[in-house]
Amino acid sequence: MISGDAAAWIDLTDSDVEGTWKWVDGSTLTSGTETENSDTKSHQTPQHTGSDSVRNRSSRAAAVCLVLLCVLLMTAVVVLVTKIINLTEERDQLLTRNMQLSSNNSDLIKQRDQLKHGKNELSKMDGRVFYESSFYFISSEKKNWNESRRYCTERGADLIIIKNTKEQDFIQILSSTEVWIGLTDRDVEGTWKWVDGSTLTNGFWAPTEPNSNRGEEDCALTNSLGWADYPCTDHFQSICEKNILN
Ligand SMILES: [Ca+2]
Ligand SMILES: [Ca+2]
Repeated sequence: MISGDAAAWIDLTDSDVEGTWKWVDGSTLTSGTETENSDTKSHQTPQHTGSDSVRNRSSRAAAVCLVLLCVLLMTAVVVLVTKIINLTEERDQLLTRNMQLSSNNSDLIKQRDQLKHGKNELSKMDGRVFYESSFYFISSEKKNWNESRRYCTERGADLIIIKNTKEQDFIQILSSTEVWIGLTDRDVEGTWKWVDGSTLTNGFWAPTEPNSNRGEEDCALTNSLGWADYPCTDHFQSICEKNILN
């Protein structure tokens, strides 16, 4: 079957008798080909129209699929971007929280070290007594004034500084014997200073003291009568004080 505008030889000729058309097998042509060709053409047109319609529907379906695919991709991208933003915010919050925890941890470590230091200091004060804001303890051995002061400082304290009558009365009760206190006039005779460098203003001297009775008496002790100056090389017990606010 030949279609369209293409032309080709067929096995039909009237070379023997003009006007009598015969096929190459010798049979005579009985019906006209033009009628058949017209029929063929009339059938071809509807076939072309149906094919185009199918092709058009396929194209539309492909376009719809493409649009749907694009929408799906866009949705996926939006979801992913949103997820990434949320994760970033969450990470930043965790980093901030981690920094806060690290800071709190450092503070706790400092507090722990301070408490440990305080505990060590207190552990050095055997037989200590707490009064007002200070710990007091009395040395067990008799030493000169310098050695007595060293005994106190090695235990995180110093020789006592008596600030008022209440404290003096407390010391009189605490100690039943003579004990060195943190008062001396070694630098300038007659100018009594405490171990923290402050100058004595009001003292609780015993009657006739200080008197430099034995020549050079530059260190002070307290007994049942009050304070008295004694040679710093004499040996007595001592009373140490550790103020917890210092
Ligand atoms: Ca003196
Ligand atoms: Ca004296």
